[in-house]
Amino acid sequence: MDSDTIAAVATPYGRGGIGILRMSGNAALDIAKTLFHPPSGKSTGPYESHRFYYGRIRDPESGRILDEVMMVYMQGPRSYTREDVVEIHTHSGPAVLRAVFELVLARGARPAEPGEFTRRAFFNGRIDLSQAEAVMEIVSAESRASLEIAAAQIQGGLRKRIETCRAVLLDLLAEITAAIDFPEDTRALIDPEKGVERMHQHIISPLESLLIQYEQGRFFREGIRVVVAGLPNVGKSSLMNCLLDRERAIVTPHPGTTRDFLEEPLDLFGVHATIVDTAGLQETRDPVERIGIQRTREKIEEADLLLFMVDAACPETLQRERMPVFEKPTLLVINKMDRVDPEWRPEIPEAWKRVPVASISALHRWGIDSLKKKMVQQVLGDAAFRLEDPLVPNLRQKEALGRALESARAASESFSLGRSPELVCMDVNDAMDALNEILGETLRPDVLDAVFSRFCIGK
Ligand SMILES: Nc1nc2c(ncn2[C@@H]2O[C@H](COP(=O)(O)OP(=O)(O)O)[C@@H](O)[C@H]2O)c(=O)[nH]1
Ligand SMILES: [Mg+2]
Repeated sequence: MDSDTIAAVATPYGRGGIGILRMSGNAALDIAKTLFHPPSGKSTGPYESHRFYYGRIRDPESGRILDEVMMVYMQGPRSYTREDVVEIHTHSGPAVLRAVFELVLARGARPAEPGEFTRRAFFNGRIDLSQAEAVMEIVSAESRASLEIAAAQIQGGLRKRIETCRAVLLDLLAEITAAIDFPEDTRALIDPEKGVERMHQHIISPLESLLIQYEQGRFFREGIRVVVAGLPNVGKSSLMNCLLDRERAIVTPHPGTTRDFLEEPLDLFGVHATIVDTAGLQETRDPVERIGIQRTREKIEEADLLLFMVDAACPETLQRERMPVFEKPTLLVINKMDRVDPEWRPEIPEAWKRVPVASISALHRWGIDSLKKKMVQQVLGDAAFRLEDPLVPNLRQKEALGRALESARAASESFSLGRSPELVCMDVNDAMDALNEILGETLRPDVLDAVFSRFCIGK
């Protein structure tokens, strides 16, 4: 356990109702006592854990009162870090928080690094690494769905499933080791068929479903990137404004109006999306427009969904040579439907015939809701509008799960082929290592650093 006491302002700097200074470590309470004074006449008695105390912060050097505050002491191990924690709730203003922060530093605390409180919670065994990551995800969640995913993890949802798998692997290991140690005792051998079945039921199939959850839930967790692209003047910026319900992008009748891309967040039925408006794709000599078009191509690369837009009233935009095919989930958006006869049917090039179509008028807001539904459908498939199970691994966890699954499959194959127990043992061990990594039990320090460095100060 780290012996030094760390301190940080845990709330955003700026004006507000309250601001919280947080300390963790052996000296936290002693430092607080030198600054915190209950109203005169009240005993300073021993501070009880988990109780709020009203009082004042006084600068011991000058004797000046700095603020009226509430203080709470949480005696370890019943605290966020499992160490002694003190929080001082001041009024929130940049000067008052800075002043109190400087006082605790002058009395021996040291400024916390980003994520250091959570890091201590992890190292002191209060939470595993998947829960530490969930803390971060709760703080940065931008949609209801990503919040629910993070909340499921912070409660140890993933840990419980991993621990169940591990327990089965441990049993298997014990039995296989017995078979290795006492080769003459044939009763110690695991029946290959049963071994395969156990691996499937308790390891392979649960890991597979977690990986499917990753694929299905990834977009709920991270949001989806939607890029609107097409020839100049087809109405891309108009659609952007339509989806956002405000005049975000400049719209003019002149081709080449949008030269750089624009990005804005958008809520699609509870799924967090980022919508990107781009410069029209065309041959051009204008150097600025050229850079814009290069950026459009990069944006299309990064997209989860491409809205390729054409102009119903301008048949050239529907010509084969003007409609490159992109290796992306794509929707063909036919705009300006107000300018054609209701009977009009587009002639779609062969390569585009299987791409779903949405017909709209960005000017009159026709077909926008149905387009939005198709957007979600196209990325999330039929599971679209609701996340059945909020347990969705993140990328780091998914990679470890993938390795665990590979080793588990190898072990199962060795069982079924009747390979030596030593071989099975190796694969089972590898699967175990990969699972341990998810909970942060066998991780290299640099990987841990990478996880915690993404945190904010005071968390
Ligand atoms: N009639 C009609 N005009 C539209 C529609 N959508 C956009 N426009 C017009 O088409 C022109 C180009 O639109 P803009 O959104 O700037 O196209 P962009 O170059 O693809 O971004 C503007 O004059 C828009 O008002 C539509 O659905 N119907
Ligand atoms: Mg535009």
